[in-house]
Amino acid sequence: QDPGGPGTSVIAKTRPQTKRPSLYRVLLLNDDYTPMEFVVHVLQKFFNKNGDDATRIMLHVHQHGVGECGVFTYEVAETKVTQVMDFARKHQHPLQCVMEKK
Ligand code: NFA
Repeated sequence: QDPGGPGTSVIAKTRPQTKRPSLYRVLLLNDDYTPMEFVVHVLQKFFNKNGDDATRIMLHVHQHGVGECGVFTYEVAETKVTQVMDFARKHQHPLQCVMEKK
């Protein structure tokens, strides 16, 4: 109760829980069949990219095989991946979207 001895007092400071969440990259993978315009549309619809940024990212994926759409917490990243995969499947495109820990 009074570990400093008689006449002393201790205030133990506690820190609020401020641990930052782990972050995850959401990536698009290149393939030979998904139309470029579809990929640009996906980047605008699900990742809120403007036309220029969406086109840049699409071309990066096309040329390098993989590219980053954004960085999110786990649950948000998981939702993006599911949304993109469902949307691609619905349109019968083989586009692949994955997440990886930063
Ligand atoms: N490589 C695809 C094509 O030439 C375009 C593409 C870009 C697909 C990025 C997937 C991801 N139609």
